[in-house]
Amino acid sequence: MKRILSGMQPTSQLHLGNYLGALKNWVDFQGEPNTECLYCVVDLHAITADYEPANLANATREIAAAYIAAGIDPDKSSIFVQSHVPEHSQLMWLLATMAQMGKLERMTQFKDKAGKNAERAGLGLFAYPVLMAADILIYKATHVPVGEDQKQHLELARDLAATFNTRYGVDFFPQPEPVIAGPAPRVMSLRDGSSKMSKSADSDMTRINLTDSADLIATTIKKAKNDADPLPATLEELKGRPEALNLITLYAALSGREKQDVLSEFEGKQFGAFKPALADVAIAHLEPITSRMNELMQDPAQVDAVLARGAEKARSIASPILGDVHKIMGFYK
Ligand code: AQP
Repeated sequence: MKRILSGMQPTSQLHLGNYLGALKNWVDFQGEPNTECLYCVVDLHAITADYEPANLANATREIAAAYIAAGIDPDKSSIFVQSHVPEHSQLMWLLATMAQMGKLERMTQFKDKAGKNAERAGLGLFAYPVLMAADILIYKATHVPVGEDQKQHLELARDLAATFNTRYGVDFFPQPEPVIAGPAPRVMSLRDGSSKMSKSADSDMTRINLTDSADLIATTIKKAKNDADPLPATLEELKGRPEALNLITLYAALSGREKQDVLSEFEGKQFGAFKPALADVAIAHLEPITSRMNELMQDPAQVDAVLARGAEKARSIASPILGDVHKIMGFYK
């Protein structure tokens, strides 16, 4: 039996990186036999950075709407909000007693997000990977589909599962497998091919959001950074051309084609000819998702009902696992 767990933060709009690196792959698990899928909106993670309390609830609902619009079927998968299942935070504290400071200090996401102000960063940002480990282990999840940037956090979750098993002499937590799959596990910024597409990048021109209008998508792609050379015939020749590789990767992922196949079609063409074709593919792929999301956001009660049902199911799995953890750790009943 496979149990799949993953989540996204309601920090802002989802972008193509979130979609192609993670969300699109989540959908594929739904049809697999003996597979249970749990997809949460990780609001407790979202408050580790500056956020606007007045927007949090709606942003949470919007991410859930994006899941459904992208193809997560509430009848096949449980969709829920992390903070509605208190067992996540409860297990986090227990795991925190076993998480080594030295390992947490090596987490690149903390270093990137805390920047030069690490001394003033909140404990929540520092402990983010421990909460993520709890998100996974509280369901004894076996597979975690994420983008490439989350690989290091997944390693920490595996490490904590093993540490717990060894410390208490049990074979309790499985080792969760990262699933870093699909044609675009690391989508890069449209303005800088060396940094990942990110919600928190200042400029909107670095990314395409799932809610962007067709006009905005076309403009953003038109303004995307590129080099001066025409597109080559082979993938080999894209080495050292990160922006070109990123745009070809996006075209391939959005059209369901191989990168080599796309290059064969556009070989020798300039970006002036390629970009409008990429914009067309992006708009055609995203339009149905955006309009379904808009429909769902017009009917918040429908999304709320899905989230309530999902939380009930998630708690029915998490609660006995937390009970077992308490027993193993020797708590007074
Ligand atoms: N650029 C990306 N390429 C591929 N996958 C990506 N993911 C994020 N960016 C890319 C994957 O999306 C999932 C959800 O991410 P998250 O909401 O937890 O936040 P994040 O990883 O921190 O993503 P962002 O968008 O870059 O947010 P900020 O700017 O706030 O840090 C994860 O599976 C992630 O791997």
